[in-house]
Amino acid sequence: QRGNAAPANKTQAQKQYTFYLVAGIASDAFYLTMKKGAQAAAKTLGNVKVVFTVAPAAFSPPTQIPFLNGAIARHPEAILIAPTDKTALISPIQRAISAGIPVATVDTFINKPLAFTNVSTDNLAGGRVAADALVKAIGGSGEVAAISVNPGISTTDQRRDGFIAELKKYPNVKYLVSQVGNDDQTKASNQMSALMSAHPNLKGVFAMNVVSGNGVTAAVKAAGKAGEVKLVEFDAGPPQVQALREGTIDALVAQYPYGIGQQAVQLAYKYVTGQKAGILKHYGTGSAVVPKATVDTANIKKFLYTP
Ligand code: T6T
Repeated sequence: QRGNAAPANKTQAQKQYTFYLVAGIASDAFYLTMKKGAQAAAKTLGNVKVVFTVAPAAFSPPTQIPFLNGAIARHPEAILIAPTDKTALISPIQRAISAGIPVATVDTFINKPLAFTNVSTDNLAGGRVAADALVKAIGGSGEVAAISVNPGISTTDQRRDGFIAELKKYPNVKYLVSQVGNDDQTKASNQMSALMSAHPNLKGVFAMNVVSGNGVTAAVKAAGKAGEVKLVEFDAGPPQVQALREGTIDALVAQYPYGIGQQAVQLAYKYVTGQKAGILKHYGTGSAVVPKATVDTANIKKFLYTP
């Protein structure tokens, strides 16, 4: 009996699986950390290779779709993708599935249940806790605004919605506007400068991701208003963590991108090795609100991005 079982197991173990991971934008600490988690999970599994596509240079469907098409052309066992738009990525993802390649969405999702699963942060809740942290930082009253990426991205739309909904709990806080900066640091920075000029009483801003955050922080510093205009930012890329330590940022809502990558690979492996049953449509990986006081604590370590 043992003699029969051994070759079968061996054959199974030797089959190699290739998963493509298509990120949203190049050199973003969030995706680079996600890549590390994905590759760590692949290494543990032993017979999985994760190919991280050289992510697009801009956060947009026209720049991302060619990378997805390139992945489809290689016909991997699965594709993990962070769709850059809720609707524009529906047909491209459908093409992958029609070609027989299962797709999992990581971080962002699309408005059609095509992916066999989605692994992400609870971004609506993240927007809510960002509002609470910002209101606390401004002392409970005053004008606040937000800066995001583009409309149509599931994550940042939910962060914005959660933020605005939560602010309704604070009658002394006036929400001015939510602007978009195309995931371009210079644009986000210019918008922040314009906001500060137009609203001299602006007390606080919520920046909704790494790139927007870096732009907003730079503008506040350039205006000599560090610590005066309060900042809460989503994500925890190295420059954001540094600005938190310096006191320019009051709190970060840090995601767990390493865990997103890790879990997505584990789920894709299950999916392609005949263990589909029981895989849920969504998995939450958690997030943490990080003020300066806790940034160096053991519980927070895993939430700080390590590109
Ligand atoms: O905030 C993350 C990600 O969750 C979002 O969907 C897009 O921006 C980031 O990659 C950070 O830059």
